[in-house]
Amino acid sequence: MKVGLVGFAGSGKSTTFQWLTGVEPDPSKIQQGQMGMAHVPDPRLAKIIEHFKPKKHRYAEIAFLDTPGLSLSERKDNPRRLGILREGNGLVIVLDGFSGAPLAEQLTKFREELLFADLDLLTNRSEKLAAQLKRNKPQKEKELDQAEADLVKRIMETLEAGKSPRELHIRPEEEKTIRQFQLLTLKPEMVFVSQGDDPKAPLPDDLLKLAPHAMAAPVKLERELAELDEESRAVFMADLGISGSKRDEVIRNLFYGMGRIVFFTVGHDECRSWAIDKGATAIEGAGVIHTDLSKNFIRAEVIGYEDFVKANYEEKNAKAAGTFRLESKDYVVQDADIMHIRANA
Ligand SMILES: Nc1nc2c(ncn2[C@@H]2O[C@H](COP(=O)(O)OP(=O)(O)OP(=O)(O)O)[C@@H](O)[C@H]2O)c(=O)[nH]1
Ligand SMILES: [Mg+2]
Repeated sequence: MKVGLVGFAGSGKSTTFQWLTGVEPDPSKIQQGQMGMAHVPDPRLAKIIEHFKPKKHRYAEIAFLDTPGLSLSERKDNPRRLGILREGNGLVIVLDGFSGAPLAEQLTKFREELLFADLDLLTNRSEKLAAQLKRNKPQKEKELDQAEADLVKRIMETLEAGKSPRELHIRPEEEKTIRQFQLLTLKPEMVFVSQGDDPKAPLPDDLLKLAPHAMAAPVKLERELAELDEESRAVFMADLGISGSKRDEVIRNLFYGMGRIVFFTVGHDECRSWAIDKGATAIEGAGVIHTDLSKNFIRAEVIGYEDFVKANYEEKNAKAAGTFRLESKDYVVQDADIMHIRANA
């Protein structure tokens, strides 16, 4: 899971990147995008660890990519700069909430850039296909090219009308083609506001209308607070009316906002959370742990998280309570399921 931090130049991406990952931004890496990892905090796993006191534990991770800012005045080069995000699984649009620039306007403009970048890519593709169609090729290949050209045209018309390609009716046989385009306008998107020195200020309504799940945190202020000794920090925080860092909450919201969930494996040796796509099946979950586990999958032993807590974190209690389940490979994993994969050795 790789999520790009994107935005206009100076919107606070690198400051946010460092806040999220602890990695120092390195200007020499920015053109290709600089990657940093962050653990996905999980109070439920923390409780499990407290109970098992395992030798090892590990939280699922999310990778963030710091990217070069887009230019508002020289828009021609923006599609190229956005190119490094095509492989990513999602976008976090970072808005400048510290200099007073209207937030809704920043977001609208940025979404236009995503749309232009996709139109740019599709225009190139459509020109290439048109040239290909003029050449003498076997009928079968021509038909495939024509079908793709028609699809490209449909997506372009949707984008030009200012609509999301999500509104298109995509036929099953077109899904693979559309995936290959890696459209930015189809990626999961979250909006994050790097706030100025008034962390209590609510996000404006016009922004929330465009992005109901937008989040905000006073990133720079939090970093400055972190450098103070405990006593002064407490004084400043009381002054500002804040109780702690918003970092954990932001990472969790970004993780879930990108359509991911976790499941847990527990034991006295190791307790872990594992990231999967929402809707993933037990056998896909097994594959995240180890490919052998999905190849030799027999059954998944599953206890829902709430049931596990009620069973005082013990499998035998869950068995006695009848909440321990054996699930087949098609079982759709639920967030925070406790899973153990039974597989052929
Ligand atoms: N006051 C204030 N300044 C901030 C905040 N976040 C970032 N800045 C300042 O804004 C400037 C740009 O921040 P960066 O994090 O480098 O922005 P960026 O989006 O990475 O910029 P580019 O990589 O050039 O596109 C720096 O001088 C930061 O110190 C904030 O929350 N409050
Ligand atoms: Mg930067």
